[in-house]
Amino acid sequence: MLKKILIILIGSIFITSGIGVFGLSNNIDHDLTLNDSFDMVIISPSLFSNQIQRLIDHKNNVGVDTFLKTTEDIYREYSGRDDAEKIKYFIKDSIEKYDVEYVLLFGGKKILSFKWNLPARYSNLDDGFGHEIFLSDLYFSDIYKENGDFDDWDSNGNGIFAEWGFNGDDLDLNPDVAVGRLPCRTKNEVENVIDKIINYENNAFGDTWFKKVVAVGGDTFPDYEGYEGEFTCDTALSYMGDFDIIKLYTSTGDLVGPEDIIDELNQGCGFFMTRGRGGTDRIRMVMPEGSEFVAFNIDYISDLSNEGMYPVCILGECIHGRFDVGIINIFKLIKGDPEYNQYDCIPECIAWRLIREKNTGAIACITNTNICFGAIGDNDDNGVLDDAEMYGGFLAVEFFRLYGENELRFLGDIFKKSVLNYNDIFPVNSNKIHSKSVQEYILMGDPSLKIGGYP
Ligand SMILES: [Ca+2]
Ligand SMILES: [Ca+2]
Ligand SMILES: [Ca+2]
Ligand SMILES: [Ca+2]
Repeated sequence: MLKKILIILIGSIFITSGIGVFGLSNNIDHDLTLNDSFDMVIISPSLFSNQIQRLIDHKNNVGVDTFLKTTEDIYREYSGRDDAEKIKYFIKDSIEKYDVEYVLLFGGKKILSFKWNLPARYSNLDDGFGHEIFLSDLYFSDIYKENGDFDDWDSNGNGIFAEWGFNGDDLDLNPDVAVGRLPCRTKNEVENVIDKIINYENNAFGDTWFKKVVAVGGDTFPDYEGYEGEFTCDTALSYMGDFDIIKLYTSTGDLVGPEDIIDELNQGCGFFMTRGRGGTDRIRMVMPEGSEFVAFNIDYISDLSNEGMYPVCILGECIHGRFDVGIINIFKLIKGDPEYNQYDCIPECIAWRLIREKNTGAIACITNTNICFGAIGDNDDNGVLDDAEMYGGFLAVEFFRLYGENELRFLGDIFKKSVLNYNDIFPVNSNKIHSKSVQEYILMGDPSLKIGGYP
C-alpha cells in the first residue's frame, strides 16, 4: 500500500528566512595505561577546569568514573581539519582506549563573541523548507561508519558536512557513544549547573515530587482531526503507570496560559513534556478552535520557584535547543546577513535558560536545534495518530517507553537508544525528514545523569 505521509512544520513562523596524562579526580596525576577504563569523559576549555573538578569528584563518588580533557590539550594532541574534528578523533580514542560510554561537552559559544569555547558541527541537510544549516551534536556521537571506520560526516570529501541527496554524504547516523552538552558561556553558569546536578543526584531519590509527570499539549494542527499534541502526550504517559500524571491540555481547559505551567513546575516534577509549536524562546499551544497562545517562554523562568526539584524536560517542538543564538548576532542582522533573523539575536535559547537558571528550572532538556516535524492524521489507519508514531513525536514517546519499560536509568543511555531505535524503524538514509529528525535531536544536559537520583 502506498502511504502518503503528510508533514507539516511546527513553529515555522520563527524562522523567516597519542593521549597524554589526564587530570584525575583525586588531583593526583596518574599515567594512564591501557587497562584504565572510565565511564565518562568531560570535555571543556581549561577556563572551566577548576570548577568542573567538583563535578568529577561527585561522579567518582557515585561510581561514574570520570575524567576531564581540555580542548586545549585536544587541539595540541590531535589532528583534524578543524577543532570539531579534533574533538571527534579524541572521542574515538576515548572509546577505544578507555571504554568511555558518556561524553559531556562542557561548553558552547563564548558569551558576546562569535567564537566557541567548545565548537559545534552544523549539518547541511536541506529539508526543502528553506532551513539548510543547523546544529547537530549527533556528529560527536556518531563516531563510526557501519564498517567501523571513523565517520567524518563528509564522505564525498568536499568539506561540506552532512549534505543530503545524490552525491551527498553517506551517514549511518547511529550514535556510538552517549553525548550530552552543557553549553556554558561563563563560570557563573558552570557553577549553577554543577550545583544542580550534584543536588539532584544526591537528593531526588525517594522524593514525592520526582514521581510526577507534567504533560502539556493541545490541538497542534486544528485543521486536522484529533488533538495531536495531547494524543502524543497520552501515548508517552501510558508508559508512566506508577507516576502521578498531570495533564495540562487545551481541550480540557486545564491549560489556558503560562500560570498553569508555572504552578505545576513550582510544585516539582520528575518529568516535563510538551508537544505543541516551538520557537527559540517560547512554547506555543493551540486551542481546539484554532487560536494559538504562548504557553511558556523565557521571561517566565525567573518566576519559577522549584528549588531542588528539577525536571528532565522533553520539549517536542522546534528550535528550543539552538545554543548558537546570542545578542551579538545583532551585528550580523544589521549587516543584512541572510542567515540571521531577530530570533538569532536573543541572549539564549529556552532549553539552555531552563538548565542554567540558578537553583530553579530544569536539570536537562531533550529537544531540537531546528525546525522539527509533526505528522497529521492517521494515514496507516491503525487507530493511532501518526504524530505519536514518527518524527519528534515518536522520539518523545520512545523516551518514556524506554524509561517506563526497560528500566534504563541513565539519561544518555535512553537518549542514545531512542535514536538507535528510530534509525532501525525509519528510513533515515533515504528520507530527509526522518534524517533531520535525528540529526537535530539534542540532549542538553549530563548524559551520565542518574534519573531520579541515587539511593
Ligand atoms: Ca560533503
Ligand atoms: Ca555510527
Ligand atoms: Ca488536530
Ligand atoms: Ca497511525
